[in-house]
Amino acid sequence: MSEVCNVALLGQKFMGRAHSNAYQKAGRFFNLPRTPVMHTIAGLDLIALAPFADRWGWRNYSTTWKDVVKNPEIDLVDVSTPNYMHAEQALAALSAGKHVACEKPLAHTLRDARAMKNAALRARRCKTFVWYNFRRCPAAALAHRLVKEGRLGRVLHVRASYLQSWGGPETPLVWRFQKKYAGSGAHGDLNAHIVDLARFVTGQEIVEVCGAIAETFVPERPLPSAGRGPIPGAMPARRQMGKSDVDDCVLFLARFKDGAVGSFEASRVATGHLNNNSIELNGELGALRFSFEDMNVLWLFDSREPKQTAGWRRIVCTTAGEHPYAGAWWPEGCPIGYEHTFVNMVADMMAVLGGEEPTVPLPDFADAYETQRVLEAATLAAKHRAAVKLTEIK
Ligand code: SOE
Repeated sequence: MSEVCNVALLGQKFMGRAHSNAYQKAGRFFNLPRTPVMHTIAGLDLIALAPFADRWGWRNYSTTWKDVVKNPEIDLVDVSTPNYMHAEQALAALSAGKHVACEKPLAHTLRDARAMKNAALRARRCKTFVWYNFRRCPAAALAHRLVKEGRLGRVLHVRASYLQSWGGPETPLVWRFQKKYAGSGAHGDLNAHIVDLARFVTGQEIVEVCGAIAETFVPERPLPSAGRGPIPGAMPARRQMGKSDVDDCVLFLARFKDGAVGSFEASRVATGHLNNNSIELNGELGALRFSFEDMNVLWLFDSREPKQTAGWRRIVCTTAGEHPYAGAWWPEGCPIGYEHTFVNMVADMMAVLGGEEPTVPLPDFADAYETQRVLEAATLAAKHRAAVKLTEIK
């Protein structure tokens, strides 16, 4: 067995499950230079924590993350808590000399994100990673490679949107709708993904946000229930409401360093869309498009083909040796899904920690900070109804 990497996971909810599953599976499907060992899970909900640890295979559990990150046995701390906790936990882990994998967005404020980036730069022996998992869809990774090889020529347009619809007025006021916990709404949650994806696929930085709209359609939401159902025969209780102070959607336009122009749109109230993370690139020689709802597929248009037969080619990215990550999974034509993007990410993190190259580049804190700067520029552009150059965002 390769050298072990003892992991401590902070967080026991949705991402806690996604990451636990990924640590379980990575070593079964990939030959890893480091073997992730599920050492300790830390969470606040003690009642749920023991069954969680048992179900997912964590050897220990704890409700005191501050002790966990200092445990000398731990090599990698995985921060999968709500956004406002990322900075404190990541900084503590870095100062204890641990590698850190942090959920996206890097932080709930630019200030915290900057502190994390600077701490990571200082902690030279620690590696940092940010869970921008969509980079690790084989089709998105292939898009990155094709653009790098020059298959599109000069990229002119980037059109990215991340549309969901779970954020209607019935959705309770969970932390994701409160600025003090989340930082923003659809913007930090979903635009974060597509800004990262656009930077990754194009290989270009965004240099200006030219205009933005942020809208909150649902300013009040029902408070999450205290857990008790209605008393039979009683008058229905008036629902208690609380203020949602984050955006439900943010749209913005941008310019890229080498001249491409881009549009970005994130929404949690885009009726008809469940988890539609899409990107299209149009270049001088061709075009590419990817949509997560058909995640095994990349569409390619090559404008050098004879007009008679030219058209969008549907590439099913499941062929070992040809498509990134495909060789680790199933025979050709057998598709993978959401969870595999996290497993692919663990495999790449273990590659880096074992001194090998990842299949495609992993974002570290410095890289994710660039995404955070773009988000901040869009927030300011919406607030001031003005264009914002990235040079203005330090
Ligand atoms: C939001 O609904 C969400 O859960 C994001 O927070 C995740 O990052 C995305 O992968 C799925 O949607």
